[in-house]
Amino acid sequence: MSDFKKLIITAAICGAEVMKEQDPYLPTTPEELSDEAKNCFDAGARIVHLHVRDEKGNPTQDAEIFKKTVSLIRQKAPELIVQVSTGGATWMKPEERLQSLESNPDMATLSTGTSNFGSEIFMNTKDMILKFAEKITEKNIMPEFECFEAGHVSFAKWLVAKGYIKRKHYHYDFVIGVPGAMEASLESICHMKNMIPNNATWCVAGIGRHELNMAAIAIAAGGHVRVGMEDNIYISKGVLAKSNAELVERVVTIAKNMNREIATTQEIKELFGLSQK
Ligand code: KMH
Ligand code: ZN
Repeated sequence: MSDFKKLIITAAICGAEVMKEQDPYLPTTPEELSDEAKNCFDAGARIVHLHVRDEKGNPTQDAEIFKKTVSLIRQKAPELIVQVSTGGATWMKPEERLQSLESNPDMATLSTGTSNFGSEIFMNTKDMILKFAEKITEKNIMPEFECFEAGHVSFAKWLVAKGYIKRKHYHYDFVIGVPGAMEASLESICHMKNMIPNNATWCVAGIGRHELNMAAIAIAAGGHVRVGMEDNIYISKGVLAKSNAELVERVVTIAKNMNREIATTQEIKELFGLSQK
């Protein structure tokens, strides 16, 4: 595990599951998403994890909508690292999911295994993962390994060992607390973090009510944090967060109280080996 000390906060501002009917504060249009991304950057997030929606507010991986949104984010928050989702939604086909890579992002997610996802299955077969890894590598995009299960960490390491992904540094995201997949607990985090190599950092995305506790554990244990409406829409029991920035601000407050400094974009770019986009 890398000894990079400062905290890297990722804001997952929209996702593919929450709908406006459930949460009127959810940003969905390119304008709303880019405004939200900028506000999250101002609050302390340095990476935005991005999904987009169509005109009706439904999840899509449409290349043009991604391009428009990424371009607006770059205008409004040029220092924000843009990470697009290649996970999309559980019902999307691989070709559809890959379209987000057309938007010239800094980073893209790479899910390294199949998992239960509530009453659905989030499918990532070996062939799919190899294809996604190839496309991500071809475009010189940095992958973030999305691990919903401990075995996904093992598969990410296998991808590196076999030379499918070659980077100077790797960033793992432990997505824990998805119903049916790996539970959100201190033990899950310890188990997964102990599996990652030296040239890697780890981040935790606790789902639903687990977001806050898992973030606090990650901050205390030297990990990094993902928060946002993709993972959790509440600021306290039954009370909706009014913005993604509110969720980021809460993490920043915890970090400051624990003397964990927030990493700058430049520090993260150097660590990750990201070039100017
Ligand atoms: N929406 C989930 C099925 C990712 O962004 O890479 C998958 C997901 C992972 O959100
Ligand atoms: Zn996502």
